Amino acid sequence: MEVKNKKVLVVGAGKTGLSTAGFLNRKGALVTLTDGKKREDFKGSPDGLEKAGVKLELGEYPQINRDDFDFLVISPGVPPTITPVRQAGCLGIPVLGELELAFGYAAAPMVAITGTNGKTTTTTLVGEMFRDAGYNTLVAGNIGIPLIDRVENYGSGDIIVAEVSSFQLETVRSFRPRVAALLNITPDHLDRHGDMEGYKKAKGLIFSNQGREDYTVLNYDDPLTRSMSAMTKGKVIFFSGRHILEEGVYVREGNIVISFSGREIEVLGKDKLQIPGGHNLENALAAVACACVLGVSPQSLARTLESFKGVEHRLEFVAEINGVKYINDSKGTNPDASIKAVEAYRQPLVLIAGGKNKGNDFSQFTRKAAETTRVMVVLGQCAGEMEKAAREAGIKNILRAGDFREAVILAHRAAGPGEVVLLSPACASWDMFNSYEERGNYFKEIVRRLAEGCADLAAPGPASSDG
Ligand code: UMA
Repeated sequence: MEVKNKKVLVVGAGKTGLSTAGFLNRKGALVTLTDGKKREDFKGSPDGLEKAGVKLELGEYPQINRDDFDFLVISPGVPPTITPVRQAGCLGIPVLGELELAFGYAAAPMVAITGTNGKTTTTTLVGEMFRDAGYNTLVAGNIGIPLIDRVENYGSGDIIVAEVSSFQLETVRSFRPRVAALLNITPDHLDRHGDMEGYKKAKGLIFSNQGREDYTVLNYDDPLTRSMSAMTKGKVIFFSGRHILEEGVYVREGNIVISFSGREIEVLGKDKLQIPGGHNLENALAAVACACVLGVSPQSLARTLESFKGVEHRLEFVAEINGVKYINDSKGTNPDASIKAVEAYRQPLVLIAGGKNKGNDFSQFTRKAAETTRVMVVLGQCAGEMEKAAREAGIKNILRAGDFREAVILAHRAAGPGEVVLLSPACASWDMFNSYEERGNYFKEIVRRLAEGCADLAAPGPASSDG
């Protein structure tokens, strides 16, 4: 895509917008970067771009007239309903997202992975599989590194593994990954997509441009995902943790098996996986499917599967204090992700949940949690809603925390030997933090201080707000 001298409005000045504005500016485009937030809220992050010639419009979006811009690039968190995007739409000015823009500059084959849950673990694992097999591999996208930052550093013999979200997919036009994996679809981001139909439609855009020589990896055990096999032109590769498939990746007698064109190969015993829980088995099966269709050998896959320890903020073991294990699952940002987290443990739980609800109903989550949760600590914007759902599910011991630090301390005091303190909020972090990473890091910091026996944390009384 030739962008030299093109007038571009980049909307959103977070990670994606800053990278996109920088990229386009270096390519000779005439870039304006806008954001609803005021300049003083940015702590200087766009200043370098301004010095390099990017025009900043912060605190208020510019008025869009026909000749002002050739196209807009919007950040994933920017809904297409905001005024400048709607104005551009009415005037026929193209609106694309950073994923679409980056795809236009990608020379390396791309494996794109989406799904409500498991994206980050699967993307990281697929990246490791290609690295271990000797490929120069980029792992980027929704996982935290905007693709546009690095996409041009990878050539046709390399591999790009991209985690993609429904927000990013909403604005694709020609995006066509060589391998598209859709792991599962359960309610999430309904405040943005309106309803499940809208959410499913956005997810399906991952394979909308695929052709017969591409691969679509789908979860056979998730009825909604399985039903979408009819919508792709790519070659469908199913994976399943529960069924033996004629073709695909599945488990037979405890072994992970690849079966293609009448040939079956055992990769590894599933008990050799280091990542806990049935959902992680599904992630591993999906990863095997993504890497094997592009030629990674079963031996190499087995080595990676055996050594892979999971990703930060996803069922991450933090510490054991007085016989209590502390687990950081801050990436549990919706009820379904947190159901999977709860299911991964047999021990009694002291569960910390709550934050910003993204339009979800918590009843299924609290019903599942009630099976193993002895104490629940609720917090955040939706604490009341979470508490009500927990009571209705039969959880009796519920503590309400005024802030995040207090929640961890209450959990610490409540937990006894042999129990697990699990942070899996079932909610976004945005009411208290900038990201789930920030929330998870703060959790780990508090737990480490508790492990050191810090008096200021262990002392009774409500804790002050820090987060
Ligand atoms: N903004 C506006 N107007 C709006 C909305 C936002 O101006 O109407 C501005 C905000 O003031 C802010 C900026 O846009 O300054 C933020 O943009 P953004 O929300 O797109 O965030 P980025 O920092 O660019 O991060 C994005 C992804 N964020 C979202 O999708 C919300 C990150 O995914 C991703 O890692 C990053 O790009 C790099 O690709 C995070 C996420 O929560 C992890 N993703 C969701 C998920 O996984 O469920 C989809």
